[in-house]
Amino acid sequence: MRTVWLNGRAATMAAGSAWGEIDDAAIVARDGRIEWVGARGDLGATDDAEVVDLGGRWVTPGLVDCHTHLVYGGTRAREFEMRLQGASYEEIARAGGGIVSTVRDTRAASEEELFAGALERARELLAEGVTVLEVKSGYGLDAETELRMLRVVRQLGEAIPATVRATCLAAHALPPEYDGRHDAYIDEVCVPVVERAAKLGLADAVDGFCERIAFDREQIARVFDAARAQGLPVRLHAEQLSDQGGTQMAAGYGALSMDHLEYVTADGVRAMAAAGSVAVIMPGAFYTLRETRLPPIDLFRGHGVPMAVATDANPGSSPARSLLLMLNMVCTLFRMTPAEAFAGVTREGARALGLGHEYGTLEAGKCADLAVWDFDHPAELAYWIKAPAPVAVYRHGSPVRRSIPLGES
Ligand code: DI6
Ligand code: FE
Repeated sequence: MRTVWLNGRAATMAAGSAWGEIDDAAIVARDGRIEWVGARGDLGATDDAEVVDLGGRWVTPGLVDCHTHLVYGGTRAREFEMRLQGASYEEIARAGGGIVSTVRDTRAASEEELFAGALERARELLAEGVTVLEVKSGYGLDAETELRMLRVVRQLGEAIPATVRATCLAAHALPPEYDGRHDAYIDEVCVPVVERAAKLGLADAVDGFCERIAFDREQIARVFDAARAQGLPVRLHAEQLSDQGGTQMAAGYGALSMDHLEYVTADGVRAMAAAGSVAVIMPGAFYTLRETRLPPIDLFRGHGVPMAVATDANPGSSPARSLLLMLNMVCTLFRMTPAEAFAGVTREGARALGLGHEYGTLEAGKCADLAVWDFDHPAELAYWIKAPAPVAVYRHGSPVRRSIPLGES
C-alpha cells in the first residue's frame, strides 16, 4: 500500500534548519513508513500510489506529548482555590493534599473509570494532531494501583490511533501509610513494582520525582538500579522546585530525559549534555504554580541539550488539556523560538521517549505520522494562544481524522 501526498509545504522538522522547510513537497509512504520526502520536481514515478492533494497546505510530523499523567481519579479544583488564597503547592502537599489527594481518588476508582477519564483527555490531545503519547503511573503508590494504572495505559494504546508509551512512576510521592518511612517505601513498593511492571510488559520506562516533597537522589537511584536490571530506560522529574542534584544522578544512568528543570545549575546542564539527555520543558506547571525561576534555555542551547516540550497533563500542577497551548506558553514565558517549540513537540519529544529513530520528523525510514494545517506559516502554531487544530491527521500512513476533504484519487 503506497500513498503520495502532493502539493503541500512541508515543515519536516529534520535537524539542521529551523523548520526543515520544503516548498511544493512530495511525501511517499509505503506500508505506513515514509519512503521518500523531497521537492515534487524530484519525485520519481508513483503510478501505483494513492494520491492525496494537500491543496497548498502545510504538513508537519504528527505531534508527540512525551510527558503526561493522564490516568487519575478526581480533580483538584478545590486545591486550585486554596492556592489562589495563598497556600503554596508544597504547603498543600505537606498538609496531605496535593498528589496524595489524587492518590486517594485513584485508589478508589475502578480500572474502567480510570480508563474512561484518560480516554477523554487523550482524545483531546489526538484532536490536536498528537500521534505519540506518553502516560505515567504514580497516583497509585501501592503495587495493586500502580499496576492498574499501567494496565489502563496499555488499554489506551489499544483504543486510540496513537503510539502510547507507559512509564512507571511509583516513586512520585510518599503514600500516607509510609509516613516518615521513605526508604521503606522505595524498597518495599517502588523496586518490586518496577520489577513486576517490567516482567508483565507494562512499562517502557521508569521515572521518579527527586524533590524535597518526594525522594532524594539516593532513594531514586535504588529505583533506577531496578530499572537498569530490567533493561528499562529512566527519566527524572528533576530540579522542579529546588536544586537537588537529581540531574547529575540521572545522567549517571544515561537518562533519556530530565523534566521541568527550573532550578538546574550549569553543572547539571553539563551532565545532561554529556549523557545525551533531553531537557523536557513544561510551562504548564511553571504557570500554574506561579513559578518565577525560568528554566535556563540559553544554557541548554549553549550545551547542545535538545529541548522537548510537553503538557505534564496532571490534575494538580498542570491541568493542561492542550499541547498546542504549550507551544505559545514556552515562547512567551521562556523565549523559546516557535521552531524550537515545535521541534520540542515533534523531533525532541520523540527523542525523549527513545523513539527518535521512528517518529518526530518527516524523513525516509520513519513512521508516516503527518498533520496537515490551514495556516500561512508554521510560526502560527506558537503565535496563537492555542492554534487551531490540524485539518487532517495520518498515522502510519492512514487517515485518523479529516475535517475537510483533501483531494484524494
Ligand atoms: N511534578 C509535577 O509537576 C507533577 N508531578 C511531579 O512530580 C505534579 C503532580 C500533581 O500535582 O498531581
Ligand atoms: Fe510530571
